[in-house]
Amino acid sequence: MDDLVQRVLAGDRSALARVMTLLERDDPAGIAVWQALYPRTGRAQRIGLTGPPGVGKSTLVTQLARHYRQQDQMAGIVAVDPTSPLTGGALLGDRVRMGQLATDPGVFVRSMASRGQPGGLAAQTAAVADVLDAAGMDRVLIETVGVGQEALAVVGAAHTTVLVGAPGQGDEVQALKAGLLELADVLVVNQSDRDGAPALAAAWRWVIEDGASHSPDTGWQPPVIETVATTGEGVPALAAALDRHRAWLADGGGWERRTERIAGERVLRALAHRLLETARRRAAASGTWDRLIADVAARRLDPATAAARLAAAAADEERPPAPAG
Ligand SMILES: Nc1nc2c(ncn2[C@@H]2O[C@H](COP(=O)(O)OP(=O)(O)OP(=O)(O)O)[C@@H](O)[C@H]2O)c(=O)[nH]1
Ligand SMILES: [Mg+2]
Repeated sequence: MDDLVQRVLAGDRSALARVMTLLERDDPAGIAVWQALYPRTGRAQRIGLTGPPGVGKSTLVTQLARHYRQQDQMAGIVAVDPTSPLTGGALLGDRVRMGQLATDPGVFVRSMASRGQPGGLAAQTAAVADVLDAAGMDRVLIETVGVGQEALAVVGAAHTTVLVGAPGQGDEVQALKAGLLELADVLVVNQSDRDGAPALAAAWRWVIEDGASHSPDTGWQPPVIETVATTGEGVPALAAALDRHRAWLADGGGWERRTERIAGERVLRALAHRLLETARRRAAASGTWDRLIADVAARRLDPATAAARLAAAAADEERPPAPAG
Protein backbone atom coordinates (compact mmCIF):
# COMPACT_ATOMS: atom_id res chain seq x y z
CA MET A 1 0.00 0.00 0.00
CA ASP A 2 2.77 2.48 0.96
CA ASP A 3 4.34 1.75 -2.37
CA LEU A 4 1.14 2.66 -4.23
CA VAL A 5 0.81 5.85 -2.19
CA GLN A 6 4.35 6.91 -3.04
CA ARG A 7 3.89 6.07 -6.69
CA VAL A 8 0.69 8.10 -6.92
CA LEU A 9 2.39 11.06 -5.25
CA ALA A 10 5.16 10.74 -7.83
CA GLY A 11 2.57 10.82 -10.61
CA ASP A 12 3.13 7.23 -11.75
CA ARG A 13 0.34 6.64 -14.28
CA SER A 14 -0.06 2.92 -13.80
CA ALA A 15 -0.36 3.48 -10.03
CA LEU A 16 -3.03 6.12 -10.62
CA ALA A 17 -5.01 3.77 -12.84
CA ARG A 18 -4.62 0.91 -10.36
CA VAL A 19 -5.88 2.94 -7.39
CA MET A 20 -8.82 4.29 -9.40
CA THR A 21 -9.86 0.77 -10.40
CA LEU A 22 -9.67 -0.35 -6.76
CA LEU A 23 -11.74 2.67 -5.71
CA GLU A 24 -14.36 1.94 -8.34
CA ARG A 25 -14.77 -1.51 -6.82
CA ASP A 26 -14.92 -0.14 -3.30
CA ASP A 27 -11.90 -2.36 -2.60
CA PRO A 28 -10.57 -1.82 0.95
CA ALA A 29 -6.99 -1.68 -0.39
CA GLY A 30 -7.95 1.21 -2.67
CA ILE A 31 -9.78 2.98 0.13
CA ALA A 32 -6.69 2.66 2.36
CA VAL A 33 -4.50 4.25 -0.33
CA TRP A 34 -7.04 7.04 -0.84
CA GLN A 35 -7.15 7.67 2.93
CA ALA A 36 -3.37 7.96 2.99
CA LEU A 37 -3.49 10.35 0.02
CA TYR A 38 -6.29 12.55 1.30
CA PRO A 39 -4.06 14.80 3.47
CA ARG A 40 -1.98 15.50 0.37
CA THR A 41 -4.94 16.87 -1.61
CA GLY A 42 -6.54 20.30 -1.81
CA ARG A 43 -4.24 22.04 -4.26
CA ALA A 44 -5.96 21.37 -7.57
CA GLN A 45 -8.81 23.48 -8.89
CA ARG A 46 -11.71 21.09 -9.40
CA ILE A 47 -13.86 22.13 -12.29
CA GLY A 48 -17.15 20.33 -12.85
CA LEU A 49 -18.78 20.53 -16.27
CA THR A 50 -22.32 19.38 -16.84
CA GLY A 51 -25.01 19.82 -19.45
CA PRO A 52 -27.36 17.90 -21.73
CA PRO A 53 -26.05 15.00 -23.83
CA GLY A 54 -24.12 15.88 -26.95
CA VAL A 55 -23.61 19.61 -26.36
CA GLY A 56 -19.84 19.16 -26.67
CA LYS A 57 -18.64 18.74 -23.09
CA SER A 58 -15.96 16.17 -23.94
CA THR A 59 -14.69 18.21 -26.87
CA LEU A 60 -14.54 21.26 -24.63
CA VAL A 61 -12.77 19.41 -21.81
CA THR A 62 -10.20 18.16 -24.30
CA GLN A 63 -9.58 21.69 -25.56
CA LEU A 64 -9.28 23.01 -22.03
CA ALA A 65 -6.72 20.34 -21.19
CA ARG A 66 -4.80 21.28 -24.33
CA HIS A 67 -4.91 24.92 -23.27
CA TYR A 68 -3.56 24.08 -19.82
CA ARG A 69 -0.78 21.98 -21.34
CA GLN A 70 0.31 24.95 -23.40
CA GLN A 71 0.69 26.80 -20.12
CA ASP A 72 2.72 23.93 -18.68
CA GLN A 73 -0.02 22.97 -16.26
CA MET A 74 -1.08 19.42 -15.58
CA ALA A 75 -4.68 18.45 -16.12
CA GLY A 76 -6.68 15.45 -14.95
CA ILE A 77 -9.95 14.56 -16.63
CA VAL A 78 -12.72 12.45 -15.13
CA ALA A 79 -15.52 11.67 -17.55
CA VAL A 80 -18.56 10.20 -15.83
CA ASP A 81 -20.82 7.93 -17.87
CA PRO A 82 -19.51 9.13 -21.20
CA THR A 83 -21.86 6.94 -23.21
CA SER A 84 -25.09 8.84 -23.41
CA PRO A 85 -28.04 7.44 -25.39
CA LEU A 86 -27.64 10.24 -27.93
CA THR A 87 -24.02 9.88 -28.86
CA GLY A 88 -23.65 6.24 -27.72
CA GLY A 89 -20.13 4.91 -27.73
CA ALA A 90 -18.73 8.36 -27.06
CA LEU A 91 -15.98 6.81 -24.98
CA LEU A 92 -14.22 5.67 -28.12
CA GLY A 93 -14.90 9.07 -29.66
CA ASP A 94 -13.41 10.70 -26.59
CA ARG A 95 -10.29 8.60 -26.93
CA VAL A 96 -9.91 9.53 -30.56
CA ARG A 97 -10.58 13.20 -29.89
CA MET A 98 -8.19 13.28 -27.01
CA GLY A 99 -5.65 11.91 -29.48
CA GLN A 100 -2.17 13.12 -28.64
CA LEU A 101 -3.36 14.18 -25.20
CA ALA A 102 -3.74 10.53 -24.29
CA THR A 103 0.03 10.04 -24.51
CA ASP A 104 0.91 13.36 -22.85
CA PRO A 105 2.36 12.69 -19.39
CA GLY A 106 0.83 15.94 -18.15
CA VAL A 107 -2.70 14.74 -18.80
CA PHE A 108 -4.54 11.86 -17.20
CA VAL A 109 -7.95 10.79 -18.48
CA ARG A 110 -10.27 8.49 -16.61
CA SER A 111 -13.75 7.36 -17.61
CA MET A 112 -16.19 6.14 -15.00
CA ALA A 113 -19.40 4.23 -15.54
CA SER A 114 -22.29 5.62 -13.55
CA ARG A 115 -23.74 2.20 -12.89
CA GLY A 116 -22.39 -0.48 -10.61
CA GLN A 117 -20.68 1.87 -8.19
CA PRO A 118 -21.09 0.25 -4.80
CA GLY A 119 -19.88 3.33 -2.97
CA GLY A 120 -22.07 5.80 -4.81
CA LEU A 121 -21.08 7.70 -7.92
CA ALA A 122 -20.52 11.12 -6.37
CA ALA A 123 -18.32 9.72 -3.60
CA GLN A 124 -16.21 7.69 -5.99
CA THR A 125 -15.84 10.52 -8.49
CA ALA A 126 -14.64 12.77 -5.68
CA ALA A 127 -12.17 10.09 -4.56
CA VAL A 128 -10.82 9.70 -8.11
CA ALA A 129 -10.45 13.50 -8.24
CA ASP A 130 -8.53 13.28 -4.95
CA VAL A 131 -6.11 10.82 -6.53
CA LEU A 132 -5.51 13.20 -9.47
CA ASP A 133 -5.09 16.08 -7.03
CA ALA A 134 -2.55 14.12 -4.94
CA ALA A 135 -0.68 13.20 -8.13
CA GLY A 136 -0.03 16.90 -8.71
CA MET A 137 -2.62 17.89 -11.30
CA ASP A 138 -3.19 21.65 -11.35
CA ARG A 139 -6.72 21.29 -12.68
CA VAL A 140 -9.11 18.41 -12.39
CA LEU A 141 -11.89 18.57 -14.97
CA ILE A 142 -14.94 16.49 -14.14
CA GLU A 143 -17.42 15.92 -16.96
CA THR A 144 -20.87 14.55 -16.22
CA VAL A 145 -24.00 14.30 -18.32
CA GLY A 146 -27.29 15.88 -17.48
CA VAL A 147 -28.87 17.96 -14.80
CA GLY A 148 -30.25 15.23 -12.53
CA GLN A 149 -29.48 14.64 -8.86
CA GLU A 150 -26.41 12.52 -9.49
CA ALA A 151 -24.96 15.01 -11.97
CA LEU A 152 -25.54 17.86 -9.56
CA ALA A 153 -23.95 15.92 -6.72
CA VAL A 154 -20.90 15.30 -8.88
CA VAL A 155 -20.44 18.89 -10.00
CA GLY A 156 -21.39 20.16 -6.55
CA ALA A 157 -18.11 18.70 -5.33
CA ALA A 158 -16.16 21.10 -7.56
CA HIS A 159 -14.73 24.54 -6.79
CA THR A 160 -16.03 25.84 -10.08
CA THR A 161 -19.06 24.49 -11.88
CA VAL A 162 -19.68 25.03 -15.54
CA LEU A 163 -23.02 24.54 -17.26
CA VAL A 164 -22.62 23.78 -20.95
CA GLY A 165 -25.45 24.21 -23.43
CA ALA A 166 -25.83 24.37 -27.17
CA PRO A 167 -28.42 25.91 -29.49
CA GLY A 168 -31.42 23.77 -30.25
CA GLN A 169 -31.53 22.06 -26.88
CA GLY A 170 -34.56 24.00 -25.77
CA ASP A 171 -34.50 23.10 -22.12
CA GLU A 172 -31.66 25.32 -20.99
CA VAL A 173 -33.58 28.22 -19.61
CA GLN A 174 -35.90 25.72 -17.98
CA ALA A 175 -32.89 24.01 -16.41
CA LEU A 176 -31.71 27.35 -15.11
CA LYS A 177 -35.05 28.01 -13.55
CA ALA A 178 -34.95 24.58 -11.98
CA GLY A 179 -32.14 25.76 -9.77
CA LEU A 180 -29.06 25.05 -11.84
CA LEU A 181 -28.23 28.70 -11.90
CA GLU A 182 -27.42 28.72 -8.21
CA LEU A 183 -24.89 26.02 -8.91
CA ALA A 184 -23.32 27.26 -12.14
CA ASP A 185 -20.37 29.61 -11.76
CA VAL A 186 -19.71 29.83 -15.49
CA LEU A 187 -22.13 29.29 -18.37
CA VAL A 188 -20.94 28.11 -21.75
CA VAL A 189 -22.89 28.30 -24.97
CA ASN A 190 -21.00 25.80 -27.10
CA GLN A 191 -21.55 25.13 -30.79
CA SER A 192 -21.75 28.86 -31.33
CA ASP A 193 -20.97 28.17 -34.97
CA ARG A 194 -24.57 27.01 -35.22
CA ASP A 195 -27.77 28.98 -35.66
CA GLY A 196 -29.46 30.01 -32.48
CA ALA A 197 -26.31 30.40 -30.40
CA PRO A 198 -26.54 34.19 -29.99
CA ALA A 199 -30.19 33.84 -28.99
CA LEU A 200 -29.35 31.22 -26.39
CA ALA A 201 -26.50 33.33 -25.01
CA ALA A 202 -28.80 36.33 -24.85
CA ALA A 203 -31.47 34.31 -23.05
CA TRP A 204 -28.96 33.07 -20.51
CA ARG A 205 -27.56 36.57 -19.93
CA TRP A 206 -31.06 37.83 -19.48
CA VAL A 207 -31.84 35.20 -16.84
CA ILE A 208 -28.60 35.94 -15.00
CA GLU A 209 -28.87 39.71 -15.12
CA ASP A 210 -32.46 39.41 -14.08
CA GLY A 211 -30.78 37.81 -11.13
CA ALA A 212 -33.98 36.63 -9.49
CA SER A 213 -32.52 33.27 -8.61
CA HIS A 214 -28.93 34.40 -8.12
CA SER A 215 -28.07 35.53 -4.65
CA PRO A 216 -26.79 39.13 -4.81
CA ASP A 217 -24.49 38.84 -1.79
CA THR A 218 -22.08 36.41 -3.44
CA GLY A 219 -20.67 39.15 -5.64
CA TRP A 220 -20.03 36.71 -8.46
CA GLN A 221 -21.99 37.13 -11.64
CA PRO A 222 -21.68 33.98 -13.76
CA PRO A 223 -20.28 34.97 -17.15
CA VAL A 224 -21.77 33.52 -20.34
CA ILE A 225 -18.98 32.37 -22.67
CA GLU A 226 -19.54 31.41 -26.29
CA THR A 227 -17.33 28.65 -27.63
CA VAL A 228 -16.79 26.41 -30.64
CA ALA A 229 -15.19 23.40 -29.02
CA THR A 230 -14.39 21.72 -32.33
CA THR A 231 -12.06 24.60 -33.34
CA GLY A 232 -11.08 25.83 -29.89
CA GLU A 233 -12.64 29.23 -30.43
CA GLY A 234 -13.55 30.85 -27.12
CA VAL A 235 -11.56 28.32 -25.09
CA PRO A 236 -9.00 30.92 -23.91
CA ALA A 237 -11.93 33.09 -22.78
CA LEU A 238 -13.40 30.13 -20.90
CA ALA A 239 -10.02 29.39 -19.28
CA ALA A 240 -9.76 33.05 -18.28
CA ALA A 241 -13.22 32.90 -16.69
CA LEU A 242 -12.20 29.79 -14.75
CA ASP A 243 -9.07 31.61 -13.54
CA ARG A 244 -11.13 34.64 -12.56
CA HIS A 245 -13.47 32.45 -10.58
CA ARG A 246 -10.58 30.78 -8.78
CA ALA A 247 -9.01 34.16 -8.01
CA TRP A 248 -12.35 35.47 -6.79
CA LEU A 249 -12.76 32.46 -4.49
CA ALA A 250 -9.21 32.88 -3.18
CA ASP A 251 -9.44 36.64 -2.61
CA GLY A 252 -12.73 36.74 -0.78
CA GLY A 253 -12.08 33.70 1.40
CA GLY A 254 -14.70 31.88 -0.62
CA TRP A 255 -12.21 29.12 -1.34
CA GLU A 256 -12.27 27.99 2.30
CA ARG A 257 -16.04 28.32 2.52
CA ARG A 258 -16.53 26.30 -0.62
CA THR A 259 -13.99 23.72 0.50
CA GLU A 260 -15.87 23.40 3.77
CA ARG A 261 -19.19 23.06 1.97
CA ILE A 262 -17.73 20.32 -0.21
CA ALA A 263 -16.25 18.61 2.85
CA GLY A 264 -19.61 18.77 4.61
CA GLU A 265 -21.42 17.27 1.66
CA ARG A 266 -18.87 14.51 1.33
CA VAL A 267 -19.14 13.56 4.99
CA LEU A 268 -22.93 13.64 4.85
CA ARG A 269 -22.92 11.44 1.77
CA ALA A 270 -20.48 8.98 3.35
CA LEU A 271 -22.56 8.90 6.51
CA ALA A 272 -25.80 8.26 4.65
CA HIS A 273 -24.16 5.53 2.62
CA ARG A 274 -22.64 3.88 5.66
CA LEU A 275 -25.81 3.92 7.74
CA LEU A 276 -27.87 2.61 4.85
CA GLU A 277 -25.42 -0.19 4.16
CA THR A 278 -25.24 -1.18 7.83
CA ALA A 279 -29.01 -1.15 8.16
CA ARG A 280 -29.45 -3.26 5.03
CA ARG A 281 -26.78 -5.76 5.96
CA ARG A 282 -28.03 -6.18 9.53
CA ALA A 283 -31.64 -6.60 8.46
CA ALA A 284 -30.77 -9.06 5.70
CA ALA A 285 -28.57 -11.16 7.99
CA SER A 286 -31.19 -11.46 10.70
CA GLY A 287 -34.07 -12.00 8.28
CA THR A 288 -35.77 -8.85 9.59
CA TRP A 289 -35.72 -7.24 6.17
CA ASP A 290 -38.08 -9.73 4.51
CA ARG A 291 -40.38 -9.77 7.53
CA LEU A 292 -40.62 -5.99 7.80
CA ILE A 293 -41.22 -5.58 4.09
CA ALA A 294 -43.97 -8.21 4.19
CA ASP A 295 -45.56 -6.43 7.16
CA VAL A 296 -45.47 -3.07 5.42
CA ALA A 297 -46.89 -4.57 2.21
CA ALA A 298 -49.71 -6.20 4.18
CA ARG A 299 -50.42 -2.92 6.00
CA ARG A 300 -49.61 -4.47 9.38
CA LEU A 301 -46.82 -1.92 9.79
CA ASP A 302 -46.22 1.55 8.35
CA PRO A 303 -43.02 2.35 6.43
CA ALA A 304 -41.80 4.93 8.98
CA THR A 305 -41.99 2.49 11.88
CA ALA A 306 -40.22 -0.15 9.81
CA ALA A 307 -37.45 2.33 9.01
CA ALA A 308 -37.17 3.32 12.67
CA ARG A 309 -36.67 -0.33 13.65
CA LEU A 310 -34.01 -0.83 11.00
CA ALA A 311 -32.25 2.36 12.08
CA ALA A 312 -32.28 1.27 15.71
CA ALA A 313 -30.78 -2.11 14.83
CA ALA A 314 -28.10 -0.45 12.69
CA ALA A 315 -27.26 2.07 15.40
CA ASP A 316 -26.70 -0.87 17.73
CA GLU A 317 -23.98 -2.13 15.46
CA GLU A 318 -22.40 1.29 14.94
CA ARG A 319 -22.08 1.84 18.71
CA PRO A 320 -18.57 1.07 19.95
CA PRO A 321 -18.37 -1.81 22.42
CA ALA A 322 -18.90 -0.71 26.00
CA PRO A 323 -15.68 -0.56 28.04
CA ALA A 324 -15.17 -3.65 30.17
CA GLY A 325 -15.85 -3.48 33.92
N1 LIG B 1 -20.73 22.28 -34.81
C1 LIG B 1 -20.17 21.99 -33.65
N2 LIG B 1 -20.12 20.73 -33.25
C2 LIG B 1 -19.55 20.46 -32.05
C3 LIG B 1 -19.02 21.48 -31.23
N3 LIG B 1 -18.53 20.92 -30.10
C4 LIG B 1 -18.75 19.59 -30.20
N4 LIG B 1 -19.36 19.32 -31.38
C5 LIG B 1 -19.74 17.99 -31.87
O1 LIG B 1 -20.84 17.53 -31.09
C6 LIG B 1 -20.77 16.11 -30.91
C7 LIG B 1 -20.83 15.77 -29.44
O2 LIG B 1 -19.66 16.24 -28.82
P1 LIG B 1 -19.16 15.68 -27.41
O3 LIG B 1 -17.97 16.47 -27.02
O4 LIG B 1 -19.03 14.20 -27.44
O5 LIG B 1 -20.42 16.08 -26.52
P2 LIG B 1 -20.70 15.66 -25.02
O6 LIG B 1 -21.48 16.77 -24.42
O7 LIG B 1 -19.45 15.27 -24.32
O8 LIG B 1 -21.62 14.39 -25.21
P3 LIG B 1 -22.04 13.30 -24.11
O9 LIG B 1 -20.84 13.04 -23.24
O10 LIG B 1 -22.44 12.13 -24.91
O11 LIG B 1 -23.16 13.92 -23.35
C8 LIG B 1 -19.48 15.67 -31.58
O12 LIG B 1 -19.77 15.19 -32.85
C9 LIG B 1 -18.68 16.95 -31.66
O13 LIG B 1 -17.75 16.94 -32.72
C10 LIG B 1 -19.08 22.83 -31.71
O14 LIG B 1 -18.66 23.78 -31.05
N5 LIG B 1 -19.69 23.02 -32.91
MG1 LIG C 1 -18.94 13.48 -23.30
